[in-house]
Amino acid sequence: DDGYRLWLKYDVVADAALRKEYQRAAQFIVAGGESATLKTAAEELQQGLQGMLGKAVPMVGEEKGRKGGIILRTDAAAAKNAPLGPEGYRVFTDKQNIVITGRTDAAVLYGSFALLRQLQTRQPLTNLALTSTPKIQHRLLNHWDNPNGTVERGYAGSSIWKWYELPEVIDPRYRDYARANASVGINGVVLNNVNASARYLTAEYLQKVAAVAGVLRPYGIRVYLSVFWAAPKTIGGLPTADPLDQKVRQWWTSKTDEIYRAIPDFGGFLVKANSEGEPGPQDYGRHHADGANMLAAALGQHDGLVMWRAFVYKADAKGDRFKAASQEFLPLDGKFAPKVLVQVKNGPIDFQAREPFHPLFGAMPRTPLVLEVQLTQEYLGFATHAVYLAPLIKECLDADTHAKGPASTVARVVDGSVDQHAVSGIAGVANIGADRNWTGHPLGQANWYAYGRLAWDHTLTSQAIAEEWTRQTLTTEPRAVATVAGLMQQTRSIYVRYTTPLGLHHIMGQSIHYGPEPWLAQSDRPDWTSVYYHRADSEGLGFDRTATGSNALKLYQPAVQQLWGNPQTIAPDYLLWFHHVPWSQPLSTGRTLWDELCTRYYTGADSVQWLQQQWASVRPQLDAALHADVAARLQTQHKEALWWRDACVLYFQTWSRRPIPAPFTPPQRTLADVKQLVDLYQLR
Ligand code: BDP
Repeated sequence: DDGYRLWLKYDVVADAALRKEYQRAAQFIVAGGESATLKTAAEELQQGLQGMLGKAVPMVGEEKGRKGGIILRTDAAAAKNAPLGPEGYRVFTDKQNIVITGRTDAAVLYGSFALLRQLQTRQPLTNLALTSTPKIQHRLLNHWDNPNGTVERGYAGSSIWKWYELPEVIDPRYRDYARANASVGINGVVLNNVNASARYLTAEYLQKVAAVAGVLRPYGIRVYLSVFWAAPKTIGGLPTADPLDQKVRQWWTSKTDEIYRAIPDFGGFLVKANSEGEPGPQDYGRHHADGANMLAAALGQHDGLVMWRAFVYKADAKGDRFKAASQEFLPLDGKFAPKVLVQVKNGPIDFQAREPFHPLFGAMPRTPLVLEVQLTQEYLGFATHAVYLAPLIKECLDADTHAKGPASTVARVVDGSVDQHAVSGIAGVANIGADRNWTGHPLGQANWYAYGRLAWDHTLTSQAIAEEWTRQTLTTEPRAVATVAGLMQQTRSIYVRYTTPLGLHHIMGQSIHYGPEPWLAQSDRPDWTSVYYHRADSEGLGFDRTATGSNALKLYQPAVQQLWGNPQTIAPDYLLWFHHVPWSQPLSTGRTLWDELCTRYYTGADSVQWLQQQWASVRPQLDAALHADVAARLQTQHKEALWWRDACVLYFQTWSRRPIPAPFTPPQRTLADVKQLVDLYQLR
């Protein structure tokens, strides 16, 4: 198994009795219409059923009193009994047929994938009553792909988009990509990097973008583009990109009209401006809302959106970077045009293995906020460490902002229910590339899958998603499913333990963001070093963000301040995010800070061996090649977990001056040894 088929395997159902039962329930398909999307839904069913049932299932024109088939029906009235919205579906048994219905063709497509999932996970097909409506409207993947085929922070090969071949050559992979996305309900993709090239907006490239859009459209997926702010200068020949300049506004308006002529269902723009060297409206003394609203005006009557990123931190890094986005965006709440959403990373720094939720969630009631999570494992071990991200994403979604009293979770801020927004969105930075198995690490596929499922329904549990994915992708044998899902569930907390326990953050290798470098003290900006974040000294460890320190904690509601403000009562997982704690301080775990820190580094690294054992135990149930691939990656992971452990305990020991506590054995190598090893990875 080379992993190419992802979770859409559709291998034959081995259990003969169950296969018979499925065959009886799926003898024919009525596509119920001619639209490209309905045809696609019917073809997906046909392909999936043929694989799982081991026999062809014919498409018939109408049911004509026949029983034992599957009927697709787009029906505006389908929503009458249930508030399905435009994309929700119902799959139910009626007169011994299975009916898949929804208000739009896309809804029927989603229902078709839900039915296939029933079979893939070996559920019964009798008396079906599946109803589901997405909680968030715009469920996007963000590609950080460049025109030259590289992928920023991509670890699965080059970009899947072959710009030099488009629009003439349509790689069949585009369609398989669309199938995978539609199967989990992803309905929009930003094709290019937020550090954008203006090239995508040229007439030449818009034809290419239109060709990709044509492949994705039948799957209910719209394309979006990241825009380079200074495009009116670079490709428009204007002397300025000032958003209040009439000529600039006119340029964007006609460019947008041109885009919609080529791609009538274009989704809109994603913008990274005045961040990390990117140009933006502040270059002209304007603020972010001036820029976003100008693009919203350019969209005019077109059905598109502007997603404006809040990932900004000013050039002077004297303050606490934790507060930077809030300082810039809080004053702008209420100033954005209706078509604008502000896109906010899950945490205030940058996709660390664990972050407190971003303080902007719940703090901008008049602005719809898009949650941005990172599926590509920039800070989580690239494609060698197994880290199942659903627990990380859920931790953020379930966090309570207390913005409108208890239960004002980030999920409910994002889905619009806390502040009654009519528009809502979520974005996952894609982890896929041209590698045959799409994600490099085979288990990385689960992160793409889980993101889509949570974007559709944030109330699903990460355990349930892990089981569902495993059944479809690896094995249906119940004990093996339990073992794989069980180990997946632990991976993220294990990764946190051996890299950044107790709320440590941003102590990784400079610029490539790989491996440990807690000693990093020099960089172009202080907030790109490690010492800025961990603040180790002879007294203790951690960043004081209470009133005695940067007071970033003040950005949260009082209930949250209470939760995190007291070093005695804060959950140890978040401790060093907010407090500078003495080495000798006893924690709620019963150990001193130093001993707890060492315990987590040691047990975290040891737990990778537990992952290896668990994985070894399912070998008989899994495809041999795939099993061996993951087993080899786990070996690398263990080796590197030991680097992390040794680098961090030895480095922090230079400050704590305390021994490694029993029962742990001090590292065999010196700090200089580990530094040398880690430095190898930073060589340019
Ligand atoms: C950081 C990445 C950088 C991205 C930036 C962003 O290191 O490559 O451009 O985020 O999100 O995590 O804009």
